[in-house]
Amino acid sequence: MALLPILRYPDPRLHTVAALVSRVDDRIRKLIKDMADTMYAAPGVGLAATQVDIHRRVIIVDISETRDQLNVFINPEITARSGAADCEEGCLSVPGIFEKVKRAERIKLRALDAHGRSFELAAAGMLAVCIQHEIDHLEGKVFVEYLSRLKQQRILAKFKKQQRRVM
Ligand code: K1U
Ligand code: ZN
Repeated sequence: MALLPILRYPDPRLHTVAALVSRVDDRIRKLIKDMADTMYAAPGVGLAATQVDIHRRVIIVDISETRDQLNVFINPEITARSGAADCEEGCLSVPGIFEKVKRAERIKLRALDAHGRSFELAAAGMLAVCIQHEIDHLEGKVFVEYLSRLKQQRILAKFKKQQRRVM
């Protein structure tokens, strides 16, 4: 089992736009395995490769109570959005902060699986919210960027203070 260090906001590497995966090979499958170990240990319901400083378009999500329904999305693309959800979100890169964010309630998505096969999925509710949150990470966007300027300033100050304490 390999646990990968998770980048913490406001680390500038969280703003990197991830590159497409050109070939789904054993290196990508090892990354997925290590990301899953890291997400389950955290614990979290999702993780993007960006958060472990690997700038490739790979995300994983498991919203099951039993923690045994891992969804892997490589090169994910949202092809349709509908409805509106106002869901409380957290982020393993911004620990301890939970805030409501407006997202699409339902999405359709195209991606590759861990064998490089293309598939399509319709997702709603928490699964849809979590997938949108993780795809934002691949675009270099952290959920706090949806919040008011004041909230962002407070969160930034809190994390900069924490950073100074560990240095
Ligand atoms: O991307 C991440 O940092 C993971 C994040 C995913 C997420 C959570 C909530 C809404 C949208 C996206 C987390 O997993 S934060 C931790 C969390 O919410 C949780 C952890 C354990 C059990 C249940 C939830
Ligand atoms: Zn996150």
